Amino acid sequence: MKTRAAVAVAAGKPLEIMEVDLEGPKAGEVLIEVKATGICHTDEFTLSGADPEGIFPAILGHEGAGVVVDVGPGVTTLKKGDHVIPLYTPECRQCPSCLSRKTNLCTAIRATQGQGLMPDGTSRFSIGKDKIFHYMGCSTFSNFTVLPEIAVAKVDPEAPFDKICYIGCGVTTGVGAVLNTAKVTPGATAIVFGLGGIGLNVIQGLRLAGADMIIGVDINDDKKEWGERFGMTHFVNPKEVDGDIVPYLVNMTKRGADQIGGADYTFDCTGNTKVMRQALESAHRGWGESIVIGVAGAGQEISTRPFQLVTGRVWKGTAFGGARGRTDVPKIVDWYMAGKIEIDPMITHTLTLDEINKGFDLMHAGKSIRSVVVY
Ligand code: NAD
Ligand code: 022
Ligand code: ZN
Repeated sequence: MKTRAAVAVAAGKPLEIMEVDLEGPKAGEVLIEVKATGICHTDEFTLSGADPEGIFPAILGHEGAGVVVDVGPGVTTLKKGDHVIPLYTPECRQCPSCLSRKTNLCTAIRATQGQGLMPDGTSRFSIGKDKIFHYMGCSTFSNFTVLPEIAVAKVDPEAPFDKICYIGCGVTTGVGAVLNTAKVTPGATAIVFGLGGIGLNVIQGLRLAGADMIIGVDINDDKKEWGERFGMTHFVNPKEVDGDIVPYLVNMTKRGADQIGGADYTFDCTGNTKVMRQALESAHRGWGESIVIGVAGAGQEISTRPFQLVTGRVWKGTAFGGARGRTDVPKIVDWYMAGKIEIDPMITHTLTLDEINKGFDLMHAGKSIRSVVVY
């Protein structure tokens, strides 16, 4: 069949909207009509050429929602008409990682996904004889896309596509980092570095978990209002702090008879390795946990004095908020439908596919929290 898609033809070039050929689903695969897709940082990272693993030409996009329109042989858990969210972290429930119960990083299709191919080693997208690569197993910048059954979460058919697409990455990453990775408990103190599309979801996850003190840190003062909107209790702009921000934050979180400061949980949502260090060092001595969510540039390294760990701080990272996609994503959609979490105000811009490059411009300019393309 033919489908309209925004194609990343080469690194550093704007996406080109064109008709491409799409082969139908093979065994264990499903064809999805994408109804809406968010534009996320990784799409920009790959398009810019900064991603050493970026492959071109490719159809980017990994934050979508849509409807199953066809299923290949052997598919048992999905049928035509199901409303779904594509998963860049699949959940096969059979690989050693899934069976371990210790990680959400399913390995069933990992090798081919990283090469921009379906599990059989081929691509479903092409223009004439020229192959176009898949991206993060999703390629939601195409009106129709093919995914493995294990990389699709079936969700409430009442839920609006133009909002729940954000659960395909940003919402689940932020909320999941709090609930699955940090396992924040009621009454906790927390610091969130970077109040963008991820950090705001960490804040609403902290509110859901019952955290008491939620400190937001951002170099952009406009983010104060944004943070407060989702449950932040205190705001710090590092540019307005004299000297090092770490002692400032430690002082703010002093409590108990010994007056030792530091937060129970800290989250890096910037991708800046210096900020990652600040986040670790502003965690409480003895038990504070710091969660790295931000993805740093290729080849970057983190550092701290080992004493920070010897004295009991814990440094952790999270991918897709530690969520097991097929199990957890439908639950997050239900939380949204029940009003337990908010999404609508974070979607600051809605675009057509033809306007998709504008979404990248808005992200560059720091003017959007999330831009969503509606097909
Ligand atoms: P964003 O650009 O919307 O937000 C980043 C925020 O950080 C901005 O508000 C910016 O002002 C702030 N900031 C920048 N430098 C800062 C500093 N020195 N101190 C404090 N604040 C600072 O980005 P986003 O969409 O929220 O994504 C954040 C990061 O999360 C990215 O690196 C992205 O790739 C990553 N991410 C990771 C996962 C995962 O599974 N681990 C999933 C999605 C996104
Ligand atoms: C999503 N991300 C950033 C913004 N939006 C993001 C990027 C990478 C990962 C997670 C979220 C990530 C963490 C760990 C891995 N990835 C490796 C997983 C593994 O090896 O098992 C990651 C993922 C997918 C891809 C590349 C890296 C890909 O499909 N190309 C989950
Ligand atoms: Zn993303």
